Amino acid sequence: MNISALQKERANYQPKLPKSLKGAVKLVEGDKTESVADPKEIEKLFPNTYGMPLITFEQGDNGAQSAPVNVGVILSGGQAPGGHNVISGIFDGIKKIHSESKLYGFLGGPGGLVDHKYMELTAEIIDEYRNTGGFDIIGSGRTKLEEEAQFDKGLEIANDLNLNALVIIGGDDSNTNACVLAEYYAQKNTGVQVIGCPKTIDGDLKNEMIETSFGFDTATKVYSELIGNIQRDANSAKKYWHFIKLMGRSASHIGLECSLKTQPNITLISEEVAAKQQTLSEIVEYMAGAVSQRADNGENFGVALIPEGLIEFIPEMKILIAELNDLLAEGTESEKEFKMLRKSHRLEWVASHLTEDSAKVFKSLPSGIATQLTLDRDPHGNVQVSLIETEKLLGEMVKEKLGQLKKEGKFSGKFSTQYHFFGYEGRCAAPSNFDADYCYSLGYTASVLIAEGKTGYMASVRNLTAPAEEWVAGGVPVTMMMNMEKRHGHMKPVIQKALVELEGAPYKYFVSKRGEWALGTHYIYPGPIQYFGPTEVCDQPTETLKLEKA
Ligand code: FBP
Repeated sequence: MNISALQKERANYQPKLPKSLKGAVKLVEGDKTESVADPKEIEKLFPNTYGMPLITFEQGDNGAQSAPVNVGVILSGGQAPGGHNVISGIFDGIKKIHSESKLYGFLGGPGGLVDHKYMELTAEIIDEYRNTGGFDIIGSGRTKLEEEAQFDKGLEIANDLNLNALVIIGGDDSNTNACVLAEYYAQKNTGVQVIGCPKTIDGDLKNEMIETSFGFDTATKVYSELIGNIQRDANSAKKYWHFIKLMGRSASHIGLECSLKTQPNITLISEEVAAKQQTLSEIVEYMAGAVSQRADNGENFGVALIPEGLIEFIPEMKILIAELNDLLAEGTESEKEFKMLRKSHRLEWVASHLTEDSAKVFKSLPSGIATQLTLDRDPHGNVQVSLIETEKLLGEMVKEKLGQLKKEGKFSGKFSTQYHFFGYEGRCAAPSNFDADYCYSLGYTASVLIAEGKTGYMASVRNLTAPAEEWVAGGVPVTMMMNMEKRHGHMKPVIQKALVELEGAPYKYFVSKRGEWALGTHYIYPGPIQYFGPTEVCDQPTETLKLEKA
């Protein structure tokens, strides 16, 4: 295989481990745990895995000789930098337990377990992927492991391969399903343990015990590099407003982190929009206000960050999307009628079938966006919110607003836009030192939890703003993170998704600064991720973590 000079050099990087994992490990059990909410319901659903204690690892005196362990690993959902290091951490961990331990990778995500598609991950294969980005070692997928028939198929292959455990590397939903699987295997006395690992660039799988999900650090560093470069271009040419949409699903953690790193003129936070019940026109007014005030200072340029999920948090858009989902639901009479119409008549027809308020909002949208709302639909017929070009929607609406202000003599500047969407370019970047170390430590932690016979736990590595040596490794019962939520009309036990907290330090700091950043030009240019060099350049955790832990 041809590899880049950087990849060659990175292959030699030895990820740092907390000192408790470097030699013999002693397991310390803490207090019994309770779920974050709805304890009675969760306990009833998870009789075998509820209430287990928190686990912390400490340096032990001597390593007891153990038998080989066989482990299957699954990558679930969207890519996140560092997944390969979780796998190499598991590999090194189980080999340390016993040189005859084996690691199998299920191919293409959870579907690989159900369809019995797997490969053995040998030392040679693992070495090729150490410290690289991507999930290509075994591939990932979005099949949901939810049904008993799938669990039973999984058990067949686990028995064939003589697996002691499965490690599921995924986000909140995948780890919820990992916990359901752990409970099912425990109930049936199968002897197959299930351990989860917290992955997602979105940063929305975190809580008291999981300080951050892996991949968030690298992805936000990549986006911040690009935002910084654009800011410098904007400040050089002084003629464009750049509207940048950032990936991250519902939560605005990515936007907030990038904002803290680069100090752009405008950053929208979906959670704030929802809390204040801001309407689309209020958001547009706020943005147009910033553009116009900068223009008064002769600065007809700027940068605005827009979170991917924004549109779902704007109250009237949420209602409109729900109405469109009903109106155009797959197989309904109304959908058939819609499909029969000439394209030029469709928007008018849709507007006439909405409630008065939603029709008004629908008609106020630029026609390109209105069309996207009616055409881009997922296999269930729902609007694909992540495909909606919110950055263009806002850019066009701000332009219209500024046009009005101009007529009223309230705006005399210029407004030209450039649009960007940053998402995929950050998901498979070579992991930062932080993610390389964190992921390797998570994988290694998972192997120790397995050796200790644990199931229904998520690997946890904490104290992440300290040097890696001082990180605290252990395990958190997944049931501890659960509550009951309505999903597809039914109450289900799920891991609580972490949105941006409006009482949290990162958001509060941003609010204290955003006025200054909007009017002045206080850009920060973070530059590319550095893998070699001084620790203050190469080993920094996210601003979010630093503020949360301050
Ligand atoms: P996960 O929650 O699976 O980690 O997804 C991360 C993510 O990158 C989101 O930010 C984004 O909305 C989504 O995946 C895009 O999904 P796809 O890769 O299927 O286009």
